[in-house]
Amino acid sequence: MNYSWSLRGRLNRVWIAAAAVCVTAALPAQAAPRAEVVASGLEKPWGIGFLPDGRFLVTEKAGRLRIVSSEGRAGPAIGGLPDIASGGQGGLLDVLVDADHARTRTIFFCFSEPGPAGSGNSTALARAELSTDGARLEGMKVIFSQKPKVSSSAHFGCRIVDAKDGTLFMTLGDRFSRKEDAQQLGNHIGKLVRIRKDGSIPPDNPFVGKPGALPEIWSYGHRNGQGATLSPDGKLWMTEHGPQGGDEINIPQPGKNYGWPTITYGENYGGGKIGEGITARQGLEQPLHYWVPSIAPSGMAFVTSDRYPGWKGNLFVGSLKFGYLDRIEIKDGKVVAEHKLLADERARIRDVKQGPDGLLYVLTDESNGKLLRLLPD
Ligand SMILES: [Ca+2]
Repeated sequence: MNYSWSLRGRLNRVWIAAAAVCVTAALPAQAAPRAEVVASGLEKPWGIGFLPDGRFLVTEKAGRLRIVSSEGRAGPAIGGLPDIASGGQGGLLDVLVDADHARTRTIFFCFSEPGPAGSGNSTALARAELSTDGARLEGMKVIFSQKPKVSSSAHFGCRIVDAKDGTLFMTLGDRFSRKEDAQQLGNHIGKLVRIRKDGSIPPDNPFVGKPGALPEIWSYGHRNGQGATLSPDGKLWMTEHGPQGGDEINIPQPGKNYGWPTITYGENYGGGKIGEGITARQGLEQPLHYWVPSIAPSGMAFVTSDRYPGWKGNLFVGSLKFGYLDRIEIKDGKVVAEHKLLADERARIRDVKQGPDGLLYVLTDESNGKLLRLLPD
């Protein structure tokens, strides 16, 4: 059943980011989009993909993959998933419907993969074909496993992005307990990786052939990226969680070091500096934008359609911590304004993507999680 949340008449607040200091200003109430509930009753949904026939693929963190019909009916759990180390932040996380799905039925998904007994777990990326009746996965194959396995239930990262050249990007977290490893190239902790869709290594990856470095690595020094998307001009953008403060937006360039934990705009939980307590060092990249306090950024998407007057080219980032969708205006590659949407419900927002119809779809991270569609006013 569909119904609407009225978001009209609400004061919109604008954050004007000036030198990364946020100043809050009140704006006159303006036309607001309406959020239509497409489906509810989803258990902590994490990632959404769009099937060519108008249905949705949704992951639930506990380890279920489900098809949601275009009318909003959520189907049973799809069979054939691998063993998943669910618990804490782990589980079945992002899903990507391949661009050629109508012909190949291929999907990709990432999850927390258990290792042999006692070895812990890590983030893995799998590909499979969805059976013609949608009931199960066929030909499931894990095409990437983060090394090493770690005994931790935190910081799996795990957004998958289909790049324009046919490769896949995936964000990988620092597992919370292994932050120093984000600066080392001999592991996949705190990295952004790039692989081909069969799991092989693109020969133009920046560390191919470099002794001691793993060839899947695209960029490093990341803490826990849970948002990633392509910009309208085809570049990969990502968000990452800082510690207490210091969440970031980055546009990762090949081979570059994004600083964690050597530099950060955050501090330890409960206070206290991280490392030397510095925010910049030569050779380490500055973020495009950062948030203090942390908003806990999740999924992200650009609007490239003409469906929302004035929003084309805006970036949308979900906030888990404060429960809103951040509409971000970008000018000349910089964040120039932020606007809170969907703030009244204070629902943790886990994913946002633009659908094939040009509308924004949002997942709320709750035990009664919802799939929302933003309708233009
Ligand atoms: Ca950084």
